[in-house]
Amino acid sequence: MARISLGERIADLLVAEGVDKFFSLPEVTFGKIHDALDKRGVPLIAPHHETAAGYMAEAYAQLTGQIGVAGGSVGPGTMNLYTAIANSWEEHVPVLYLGSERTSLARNSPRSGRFQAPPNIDVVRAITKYAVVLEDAGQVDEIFHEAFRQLRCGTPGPVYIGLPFDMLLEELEFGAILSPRKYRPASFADTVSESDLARAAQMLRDAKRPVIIGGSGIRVARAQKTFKALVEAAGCPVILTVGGRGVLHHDHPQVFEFECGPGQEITREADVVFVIGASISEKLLFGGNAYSTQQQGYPQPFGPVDSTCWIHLERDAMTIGRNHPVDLPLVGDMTPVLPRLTGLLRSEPLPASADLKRLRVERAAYYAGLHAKVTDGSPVHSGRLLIEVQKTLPDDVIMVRDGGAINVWQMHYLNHAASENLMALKQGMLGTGLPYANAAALVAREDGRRVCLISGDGAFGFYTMELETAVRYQLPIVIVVAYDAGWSLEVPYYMHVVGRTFEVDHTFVRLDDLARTLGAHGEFCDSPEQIVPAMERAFASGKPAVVQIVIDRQSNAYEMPNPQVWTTWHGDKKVYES
Ligand SMILES: Cc1ncc(C[n+]2csc(CCOP(=O)(O)OP(=O)(O)O)c2C)c(N)n1
Ligand SMILES: [Mg+2]
Repeated sequence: MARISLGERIADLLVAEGVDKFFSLPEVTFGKIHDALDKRGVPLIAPHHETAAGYMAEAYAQLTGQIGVAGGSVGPGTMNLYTAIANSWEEHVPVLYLGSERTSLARNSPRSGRFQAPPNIDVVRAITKYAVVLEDAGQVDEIFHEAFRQLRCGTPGPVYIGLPFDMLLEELEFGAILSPRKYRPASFADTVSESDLARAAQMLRDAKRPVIIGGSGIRVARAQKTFKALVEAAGCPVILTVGGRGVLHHDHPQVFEFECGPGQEITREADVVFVIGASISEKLLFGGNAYSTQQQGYPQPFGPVDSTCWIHLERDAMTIGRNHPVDLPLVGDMTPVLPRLTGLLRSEPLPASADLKRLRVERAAYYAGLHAKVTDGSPVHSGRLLIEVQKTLPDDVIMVRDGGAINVWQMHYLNHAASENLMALKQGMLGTGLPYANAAALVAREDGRRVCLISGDGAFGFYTMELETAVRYQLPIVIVVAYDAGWSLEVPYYMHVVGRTFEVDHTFVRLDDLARTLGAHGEFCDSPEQIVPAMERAFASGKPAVVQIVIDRQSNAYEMPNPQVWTTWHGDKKVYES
């Protein structure tokens, strides 16, 4: 067997797992990996910032069901991955982060002033499922196999492998590459027992007011279709979490939202709550625990624990019961489990929930009420921006959302059919939008779908040079920037807390000019009737396009729909409502 470098071996291990893109800056210490990957048909996709590389890998993983892979150069490049790693941890997305590391001699030295030798492993341990620095080239298969097992099993999340860059040049004789089937399950064992599944079906049948709660895990598992079949067999209302928006069409007759319309009546009255692809998180007020109801004084969002049955489908047994008591834990993967349960429900069809029609009428009335509040003036009302933009979106568009106040508006006014809906709202991580959109366009290139990002201007400012990345890779994303020259979401709360604001305003910048300078298409709108033609030109340009829309700062900041809902996410009632 020929001797090959460690860098080449790593490329072989990645290719065996189906990795087909590597997101990283050009970086010489990883030269062996880049070269070997390229020779195996895996391109380096290089944004301007390592955090953006991580976000791109994250969006790629969400849209493909594959693992994403992102790399950072030695020292600061790897440090710049930390934010993305933390985000993948919070968003539950399987991304393999490869950090370039100094030699073990340099890393272990107590001397200060070492160049590019930050304590990566100590930092990332808390935000990864598995973090390790490779200490011996001969151990590479073992370490990568463990990484792949961690990435593919249990609750999805990130993994970090530090690679001492001197080691990448080492040449060794390696054995044959193992097939992934030999070191991890090829598909997930169908671990939910027939009797538990039958019990779940019976609980749904016996319930008077069942509700299904669907989250972003459904998207990460690429289980949208099987989820739809299940909820249609169950016939009950479905609440989509903020992250889960889009996994079922906005106009599907069973869809509701926790944050608005009759959503809270549905959860409060439910006698069976079936949670799929979601943790029972702070956004769901932890299902109503002492912290949110007694300490914070929020109304109980679900029925009392002793008279409400909770069913939780989860891949990781350790998460069962952590956020809320569970009556029937279903520990297993939704890919095999959802069709089995659907089969059981269909064998003896359930009637559609009696309340569904009334609830849908109330939901429609809620949205109609919101639309009635929209004004037509100039600069553009935030709700008007979203209504106009939606008129131009293709049905199969991949939506990406980013920003502060404008994102709260999007939660209520962006009622588009998009089944792919990316946003980093678990932490409200600003700046993910442009990198997510670029990665989405790389994925969509295969099938011609379009990508539209709607972003606040502040969020757009985080990684603006990723527009050049879009130009370089010819990614025809359409970026709508809700432009109020500032950080509006901060304004009302500054005013509430201290009666004045600090540094919330930016200089007025023509982003359409900036776009053209970078080789993209640019549009500028400051009144509603300009939006549809501008969007049409943007889509038709075939280039990355920025549509800058000047919005009314006052209403964007102060008239957000249901502001009390998102302030509950912090659980800091006393700060916002005192
Ligand atoms: C990385 C990060 N930094 C800071 C914040 C705090 N933050 C939340 S919204 C917001 C303002 C966002 O401004 P913009 O994107 O322009 O949207 P707008 O509120 O103006 O509609 C800020 C600073 C955050 N959520 N994430
Ligand atoms: Mg803004």
